[in-house]
Amino acid sequence: MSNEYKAEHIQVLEGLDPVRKRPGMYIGSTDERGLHHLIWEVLDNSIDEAMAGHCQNIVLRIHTDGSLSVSDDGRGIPVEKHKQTGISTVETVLTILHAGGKFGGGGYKVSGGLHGVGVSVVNALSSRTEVTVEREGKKHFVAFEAGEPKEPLKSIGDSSKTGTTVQFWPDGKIFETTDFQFETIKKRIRQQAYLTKGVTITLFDEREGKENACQFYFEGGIASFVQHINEGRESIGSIITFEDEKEDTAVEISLQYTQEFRESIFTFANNIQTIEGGTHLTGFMTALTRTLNKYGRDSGFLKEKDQNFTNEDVKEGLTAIISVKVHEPQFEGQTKSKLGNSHVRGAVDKIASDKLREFLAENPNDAKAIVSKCALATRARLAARAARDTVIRKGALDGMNLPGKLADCSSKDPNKSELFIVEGDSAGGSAKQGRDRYTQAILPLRGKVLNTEEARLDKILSNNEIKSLVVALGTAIGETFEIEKLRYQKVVIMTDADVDGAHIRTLLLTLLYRHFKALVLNGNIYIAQPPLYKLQKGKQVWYAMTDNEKEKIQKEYDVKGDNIQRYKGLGEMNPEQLWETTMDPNTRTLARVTVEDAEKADHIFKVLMGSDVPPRKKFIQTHAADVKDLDI
Ligand code: 0RA
Repeated sequence: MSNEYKAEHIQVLEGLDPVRKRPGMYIGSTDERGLHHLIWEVLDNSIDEAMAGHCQNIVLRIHTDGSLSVSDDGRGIPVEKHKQTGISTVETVLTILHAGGKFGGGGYKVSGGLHGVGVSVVNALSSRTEVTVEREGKKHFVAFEAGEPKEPLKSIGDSSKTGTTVQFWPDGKIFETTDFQFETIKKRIRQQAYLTKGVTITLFDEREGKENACQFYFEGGIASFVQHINEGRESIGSIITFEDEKEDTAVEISLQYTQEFRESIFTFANNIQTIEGGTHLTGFMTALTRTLNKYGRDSGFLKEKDQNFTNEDVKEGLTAIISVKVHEPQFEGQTKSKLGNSHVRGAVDKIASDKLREFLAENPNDAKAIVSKCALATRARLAARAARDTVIRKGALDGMNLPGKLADCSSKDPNKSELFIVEGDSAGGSAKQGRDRYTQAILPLRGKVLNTEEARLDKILSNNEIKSLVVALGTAIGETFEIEKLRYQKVVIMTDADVDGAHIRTLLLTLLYRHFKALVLNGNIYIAQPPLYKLQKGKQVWYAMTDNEKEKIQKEYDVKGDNIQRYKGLGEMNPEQLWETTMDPNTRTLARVTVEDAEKADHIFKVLMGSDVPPRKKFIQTHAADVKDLDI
């Protein structure tokens, strides 16, 4: 770690004009998510300072005037003149795109600010930014407006402390909303606090007179994270935590087995969550599987005749946090959330193998419990395979693989094809008549789809409704899943806008999330948005998706009482209406299902589908109506 930071480590690339012209290019979007991206960008800088061991406290404050500030007690951004720009380093960092220690390669060893554009982007997209730096006995201040220097750097007094405060007012001309969300920020700082052992992060919300605050400090770092995830789960053995460095890669891993069927594995590179995994995850899985197999054989637990554990077997019930810090992380994949650096695989594999082997040797009771759990998973996998083979064989004997109740589309091109999963036979009938036969297939599902949360694959496959769906999708399931075989580019869940509909939709989402996650990640899953109301005046007809919309139409066109119909189910619409409002690609609205956040999804499905009934009931009742902002 280089303690002697030199101003020339900063690389100068370009000015801020392009940021205001095309904000989306730099922060993804200008909606609520883009707005919060500004905070993460500023916070990352303070976290970097903490990771480098120079900062213990970070305070975020949502002010009443629309601004947010992040203060830290780090070394303070340097204020001396910067060689290449001729202005101070702090002004350089704030006004020049991609200017920051992390891009120069010399300043910091590792950096999380890889979202990864630097605080200058925040400055560019804020109507005002103020930076206060305390270092070398002085307090310094500088202010900008829309990225332009307004009050040049000046000393505003003495200070015996060190640190940096960045306060910014997001530009209302750029953002669709400037309303900071306490809960969103809270969640983020909790996660960052887990990942940065020993740092205290505090959030104050000063708005609306109600002083809202939270604070996170985790002495145990990622071990506390594992403990948090496993609260309420039956654990197997103790939490195993280790860290080491190899080939410029710092590796921290914490794990614990539980009696769950599912795994909860969260991976991070430079404190950024890597939802799609990557080389750190593969390195870890290889090490875990190899080490457990070796232990199983050496200890005589796995007999000669026994099969080896697969990755899937050792994953079952595993909770793990894998956090790596690398010099120049490469992010790949659909959502740029997959770590690509190949040397990380070997480093994690080596470190994890050594530490796990040690742990198993020193803790024979834990080791036996873990290996037994894996053996159980192996037996379940073999049973599931037998069940699946039977399903496939049966399908082949029928001479027709596709389920009878599927009304398939005539196009065989997956890029043009859509599958509508429809609740109930009567709505299924309307959908079959109303659809575009060339591109749209209909699969009516009867009754409640099996609750897949607690069920193993063999049991899931014995359910007829699910079997039909699996065959219709074409991808198979489990080990043999292949996304390339998907027969429809869009899979649309179409259920009634009532509590039953919400329940079935949730069950289907659980199934898709657990067993067809790649489809969710790939953006293939959608929720249809049928209208709630039909309004009529003479020959004119309107459809309204929400109560608000209904009221607006009512007022604007003076539609009264009798001419308003509330749809209780899809079955009440005739085929033409269903086509017009919900299925016609030119007029319909579809909500795409995204896995924004694997941890949140994990939690919601747990609440919804776990054996704990009251919270599930409450959740469904609360959320039955809001299908629009779906964020599983
Ligand atoms: C570069 C070098 C040094 C500190 C920082 C950047 C720094 C940046 C930010 C942004 C927010 N908080 C920050 N804290 C520190 C270290 C200079 C030295 O050696 O004293």
